[in-house]
Amino acid sequence: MSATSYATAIIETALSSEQPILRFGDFTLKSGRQSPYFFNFGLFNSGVLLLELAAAFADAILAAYPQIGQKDASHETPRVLFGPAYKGIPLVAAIATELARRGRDVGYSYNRKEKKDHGEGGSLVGAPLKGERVLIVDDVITAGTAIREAHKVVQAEGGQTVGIVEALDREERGQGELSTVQEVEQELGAKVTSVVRMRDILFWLESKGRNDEVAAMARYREQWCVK
Ligand code: OMP
Repeated sequence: MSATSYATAIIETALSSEQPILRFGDFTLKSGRQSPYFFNFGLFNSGVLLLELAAAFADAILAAYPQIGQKDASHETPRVLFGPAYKGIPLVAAIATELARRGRDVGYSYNRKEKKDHGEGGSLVGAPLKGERVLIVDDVITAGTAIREAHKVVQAEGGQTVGIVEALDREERGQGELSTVQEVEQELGAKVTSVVRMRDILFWLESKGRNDEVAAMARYREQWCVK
């Protein structure tokens, strides 16, 4: 399977931005793994970059849930987007806006990291999740820690996580033989959709003849990714 046009668009934007969002080299991940690449989504930090990221997310979401934001959408279709604090906050607002521009209206919300005991109370801001089918929006899944935490917030608010959409699936192994994404899908009973996968970056490097980076990525894939 080749890369989608939205994956290629994000890879090219990430490599050509003023501060490179996608970098090749030697990086230590949150999981402790040494990686030959790192995607820093915090660097989608201008209006144009955020708009491009939101458009790619909207493409991936519409491909996975063609009826999202329509009045007569099926019972499997999410109705609210949830963006975990902090990085999910601007992202979820931008994606909801982009979907609205395409004629699709979905709710969106996010959490506070600090508990608040006055005003509207609680840790959730935005569309209520109680009794709703929720799509969690996240940046990167490596070992799945961040996404499991976001799911707990959705559950605590009485929502049902029906899906997760992430900017990058690093396609790494989880606790056993399955990938983290497969483990998360089984554990949460929710589908995971990705804008970019590790293999898309590898295809892109191959297509540009960047052989040293291809070799480093292929070695990493052999060591940490599912076959
Ligand atoms: P897990 O919580 O282990 O799934 O890792 C996801 C987190 O890793 C993200 O929320 C980021 O903080 C960080 N990360 C990146 O942002 N980009 C990468 O390319 C790799 C990681 C990472 O540390 O694995």
